[in-house]
Amino acid sequence: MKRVVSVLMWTVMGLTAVFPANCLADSIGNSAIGDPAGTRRLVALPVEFSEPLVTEVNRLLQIDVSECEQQIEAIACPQLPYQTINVKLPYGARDVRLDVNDPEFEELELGGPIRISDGPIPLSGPAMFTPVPSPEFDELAWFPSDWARMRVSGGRDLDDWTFKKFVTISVYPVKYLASEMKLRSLSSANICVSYTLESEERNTRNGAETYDMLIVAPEEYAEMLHGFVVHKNLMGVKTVLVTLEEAIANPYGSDDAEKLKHFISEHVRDHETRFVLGVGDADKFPVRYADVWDNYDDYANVTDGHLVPSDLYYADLYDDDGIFCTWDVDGNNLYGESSSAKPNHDRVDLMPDVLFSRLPVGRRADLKSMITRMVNYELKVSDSSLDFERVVLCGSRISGPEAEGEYACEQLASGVFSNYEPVKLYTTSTFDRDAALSDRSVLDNVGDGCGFATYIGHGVYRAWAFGMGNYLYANQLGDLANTDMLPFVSTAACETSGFDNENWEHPQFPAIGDSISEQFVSCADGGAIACAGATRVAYGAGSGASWNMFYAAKLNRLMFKAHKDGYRTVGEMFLKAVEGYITGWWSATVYDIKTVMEYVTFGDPSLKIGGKIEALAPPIHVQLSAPRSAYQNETFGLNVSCTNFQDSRDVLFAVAVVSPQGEILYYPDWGQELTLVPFTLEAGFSIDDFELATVDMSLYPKGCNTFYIMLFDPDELTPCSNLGGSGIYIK
Ligand SMILES: [Ca+2]
Ligand SMILES: [Ca+2]
Ligand SMILES: [Ca+2]
Ligand SMILES: [Ca+2]
Repeated sequence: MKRVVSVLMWTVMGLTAVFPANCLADSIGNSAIGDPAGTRRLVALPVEFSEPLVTEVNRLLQIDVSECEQQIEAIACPQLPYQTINVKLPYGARDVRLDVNDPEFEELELGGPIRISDGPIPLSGPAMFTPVPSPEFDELAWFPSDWARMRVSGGRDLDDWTFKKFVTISVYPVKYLASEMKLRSLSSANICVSYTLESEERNTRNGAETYDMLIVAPEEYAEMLHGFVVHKNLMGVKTVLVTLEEAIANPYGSDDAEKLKHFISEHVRDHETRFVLGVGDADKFPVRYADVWDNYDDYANVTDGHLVPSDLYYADLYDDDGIFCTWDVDGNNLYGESSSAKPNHDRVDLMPDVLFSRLPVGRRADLKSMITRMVNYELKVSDSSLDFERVVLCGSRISGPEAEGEYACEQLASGVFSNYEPVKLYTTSTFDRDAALSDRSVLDNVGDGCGFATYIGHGVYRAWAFGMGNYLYANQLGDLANTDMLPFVSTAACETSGFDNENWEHPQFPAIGDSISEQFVSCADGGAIACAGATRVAYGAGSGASWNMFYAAKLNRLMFKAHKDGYRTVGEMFLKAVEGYITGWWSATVYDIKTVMEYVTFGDPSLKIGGKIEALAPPIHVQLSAPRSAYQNETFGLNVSCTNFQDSRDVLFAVAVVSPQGEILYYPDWGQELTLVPFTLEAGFSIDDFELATVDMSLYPKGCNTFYIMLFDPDELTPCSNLGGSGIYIK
């Protein structure tokens, strides 16, 4: 592995490494002619493999190669080991080719057939599933047909926020000829990736302003969002709001979703936009349906159908050459077409180029409540709080005999959440658990506040389905009162984020309201700050021990891993999860494509999960507190807390309130002129909940009004405290 790492470093440094002569000769050969500058570049990836270890399990042979951690997973395919190598190339890399040179291999006879993988299992009942064997495998031919395969995709590299080409190479050290029960085993080869480098076109920005975040919202919601835009800018996320009507008023694209995607694409090119927040439920904000035939209820349209809502469509803007990715390469107005026979018919790139997330709101009151929650989360939640360190892990049995979801939760507890305090809610007593998994135990434990919660098991649109007739229904979430510690919730289950559910007629679960993930982010007094999950039937595979390696559980794990790795915003977590998924696979099947396309996030993509990093807090800490909500006929006390961790000093403080419409008024007169109030802070000064002012709510408009406080150095006029504040939902 060391060699691969060093090659990657060379690539990152933009240098051309010294390559084995044979590799150079073979790959550069003809293309070097007429290319006097020698711009055909090479990345050499020599590989070596140990002899395969053949063991017998239930009269079938299992093949392991010690260098490989992954196994081919597809319906009725031999379960062979493979290795994945990832190389990032500059965006300007063109004509990327893969060559496998000098393969050293030997052939051996096997005494019996190799184990066949079971393939994916729907995380709903199997009754509507008619799996089709993978077309990749033919028992009369060597499988896989090549020693290595390559997939190239283009997207944002979060290490430096630039666009890159992601080259994913799957190397197969073992090939199998089923009809003769023979193996070919590779001991070494020189794998070469070659490309030409065009000068990287810089976006023609015409000196346009840069923005971190674009918010697109229907006109009817725009008025409520101006205050939120001010808030995001105060938090250091440079944000602009554009109405949906303006965004789709362009001649490009065959429908609203495509017009919107073109608008987002232009915005990203002109303003270097990183995050896009789409505001509106399925009936308010366009939905792109991908046409996915996964052999589950494709014709009857009872629960899953073949049309999959995919917000990834708005995130995956460009293909690997930086060209607008229509998701409809054949132009037949069917987008993201995928089936067993043609997993990626429309040549969807899949790698996100911008970090898109949706606030699935259909009612104005829900939006006002969501804005208040997001504002307060950013101003108040700290990753050092004890409540944030709690993580609620909900696992159940899926197809058995093991309770796969519980195994998967155990791995999360000891892996990505090893620094957290896990609360384990499991269906069986296989592992130590804090309580049996039930609607009550989830409501109690999420209701106590936690930083993260996950559910791995069966799901339907309106519920987490624990089995044996036990459900957590969407409408039960109204009981939650964890407003002060809203978790990030991610599920590896079917349909839980199917936000177009209200448009469906489901025989068992009639369309009486929003999906459970929507309910999580919109319920009044608790729930979740952001939610991730699948919009349709999702998949799993393997046993308990390997459940986290495949499909929905894999994406779920990668979301949390991204946070552990320091990618703290909702959008970054989503991008890293998709990147991790599509740069780890052997060959995309319809189930992989569907898994990635149907995974959506609800919430502000630029929101940092865990809020402020306490270690970076300045030496003076201030905070304002106010009730979370009030009626217009009420008055309330606006309380300030302040601690000075340094020597005595003079400061100026400013207190402001921002209305939902974005109007800013300043303490003490609540007028439009900025007032800086002088104050001397003694060394070690500390007050808690001192009433600074009484606020008469009748003077403020309905919606989220946010009060802010900040201290400034009187000489430099630079901030010398954190930005404290409190959002209040005036009804
Ligand atoms: Ca289906
Ligand atoms: Ca198409
Ligand atoms: Ca892309
Ligand atoms: Ca909905």
